[in-house]
Amino acid sequence: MIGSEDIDHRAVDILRRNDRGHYTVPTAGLYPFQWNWDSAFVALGFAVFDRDRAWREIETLLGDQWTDGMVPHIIFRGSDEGYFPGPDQWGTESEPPTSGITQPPVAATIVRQLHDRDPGQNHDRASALLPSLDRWHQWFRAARDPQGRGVVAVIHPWETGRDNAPEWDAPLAHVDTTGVESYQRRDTQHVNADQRPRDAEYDRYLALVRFGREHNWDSEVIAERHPFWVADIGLNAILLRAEDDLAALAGDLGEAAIAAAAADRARHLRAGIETLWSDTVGGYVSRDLRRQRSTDIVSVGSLLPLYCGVTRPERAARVVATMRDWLKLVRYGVPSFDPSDGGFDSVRYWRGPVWAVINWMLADGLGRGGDVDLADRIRGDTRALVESSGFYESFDPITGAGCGGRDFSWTAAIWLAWAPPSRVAALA
Ligand code: 9WN
Repeated sequence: MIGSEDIDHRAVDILRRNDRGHYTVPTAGLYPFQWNWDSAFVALGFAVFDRDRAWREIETLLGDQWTDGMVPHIIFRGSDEGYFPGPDQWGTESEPPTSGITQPPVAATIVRQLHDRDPGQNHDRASALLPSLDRWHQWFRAARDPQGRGVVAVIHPWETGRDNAPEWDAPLAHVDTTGVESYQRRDTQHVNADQRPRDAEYDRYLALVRFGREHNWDSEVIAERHPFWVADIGLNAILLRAEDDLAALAGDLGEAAIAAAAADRARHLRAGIETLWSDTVGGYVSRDLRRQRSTDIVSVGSLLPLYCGVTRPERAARVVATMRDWLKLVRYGVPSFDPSDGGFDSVRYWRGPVWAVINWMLADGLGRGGDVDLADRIRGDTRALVESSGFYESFDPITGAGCGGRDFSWTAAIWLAWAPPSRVAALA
């Protein structure tokens, strides 16, 4: 059996090979550009052996923030005709071209971690990023919660980072696909179609892109009329954690105004997230804000409130109990959907497979919440999956087989982020 030190070197090698100088592709072929939350997680991996490069990853990402504060989900650096939907479909007219939507804002949390490893040395670099992070978070509140409900909306399943999660099925069913021109999917040329979203979902993804393009990605029109306007419990939990981290980091760096603004937004969100609790299913769930209808579906997004911490201990305990129930049904945790549900599919993307970055957030939250045994199990399962199958995009929770793209940057990054200090010393 191959030793952990060798796997460390493979992880470093993957990040080096996917490194395009100042940004990193998630995996060659399938995703040939810069993706938002991938880059943030990737920085955790670089931080283990090349701190300068870790900072550069985030600086590059935030460097192409839109003037309104949004940080795009894809930045089309370089050209790759093989990717679909590319810059023409998005029609954002930004330079470099970008998509017109965002992704879960994990960056502030990761910047705080980079800073805290070496506070003395990183004061200036961290301080320089604070205004961008603050503007991005402010944009979420202004553009995606104009009515002040306390939770922000997403306008596309791609914004959630959990593209084909089952809770999007009902809101997507209302999306009209007439007028979507015929197209050829590129993702299924790289990866087995069983492991990707279905065509019916893809049609709707493209209809949503078209709506944004035809309305020039205008935030006001989007807030009023966009056909997909959904509060994702996962993204809201990630944003709340990011606000807490931004407030703490800005406080440490002496930026009182940013610290106060982030703390204020965090208070608002913390209350808003509690409105996503469903007594019907006994969990936090996403909500279709257009129709004021709860999805009442408990997926791995529903476990992410553990990552930001919740104010009601009985609810946190219920979420932990749900996770424990799921873990009894699989060999490797944490599945992205309830394994006892008829819609569970162990290889189809966000309907079952295990994702290393989700595990990183869950283990972090569980550790902070005192559920150390569960955090250890999740870290151990993640390591076992990589040891037996390699650095895949995601993994089958029943068999452990790798799914999706291979030599995947964020899986390598999480492996490195969890390597013990004694091994890490040998890599720097
Ligand atoms: C669309 C890059 C991205 C991740 C997402 C994951 C997947 C893209 C796709 O890959 O989404 O953004 O085409 O499936 O769902 O979380 O950021 O790794």
